[in-house]
Amino acid sequence: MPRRNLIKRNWKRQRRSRAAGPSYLSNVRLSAVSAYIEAVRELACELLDLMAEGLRIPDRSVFSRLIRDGDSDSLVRLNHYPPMPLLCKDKDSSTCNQNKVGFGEHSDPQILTILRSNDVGGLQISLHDGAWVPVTPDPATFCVNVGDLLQVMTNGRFVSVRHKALTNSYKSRMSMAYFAGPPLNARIAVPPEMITPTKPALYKPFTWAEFKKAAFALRLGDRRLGLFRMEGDEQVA
Ligand SMILES: O=C(O)CCC(=O)C(=O)O
Repeated sequence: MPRRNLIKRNWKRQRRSRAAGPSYLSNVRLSAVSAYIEAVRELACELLDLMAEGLRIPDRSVFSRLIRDGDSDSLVRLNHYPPMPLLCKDKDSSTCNQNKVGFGEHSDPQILTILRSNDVGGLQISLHDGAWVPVTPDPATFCVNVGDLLQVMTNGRFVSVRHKALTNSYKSRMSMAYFAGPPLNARIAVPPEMITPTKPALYKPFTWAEFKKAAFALRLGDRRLGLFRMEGDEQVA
């Protein structure tokens, strides 16, 4: 389309939206957010179905059903980390080159997280040995985090990832996370197919409401799953 026509069209669109008032714009934004949530929920469901299939669970929608439920307690969080310049009192100090923590170390309590960010790094994940590994930022990809509930429902086959976000010293980081959670009254338990004599159930069944209550009583970085771990004599095969 010729540039003049494009400008005219945009100008007409702006005039229309101004005439329609702020509610027109907020409706447009709202429908964009709803469409995004719908799309990432679908992505989370597809990934969960593939995970169930990979674990040879006959009912492949055993995990995704919790998210598709109309009462699912899922949420979206937008994070903004303004730049935090490195302040070095002493140029030789070892703390000079350290970026500040923007979001402290934690695991996500829900089932699965679908995270997007702009092109500014900061996200780090923790390996089993405690080493922190930076995640390369890419606005065109999603980062998928296993949450605490998926660890319980897969009897520890998938492990919820501990992560944190550091600030950048001169650029803003933006991230958007969709946390796929079950309904509050959903019973979270490992499917029987995941329990064997050599791998008895690791966690006691609980509801998402009980888990949330326990999580909110703790600090962000505390490990919540320990509260629901089976004791030796409680383990069932
Ligand atoms: O900004 C990030 O990359 C991490 C965000 C995060 O961990 C969270 O919102 O729970």
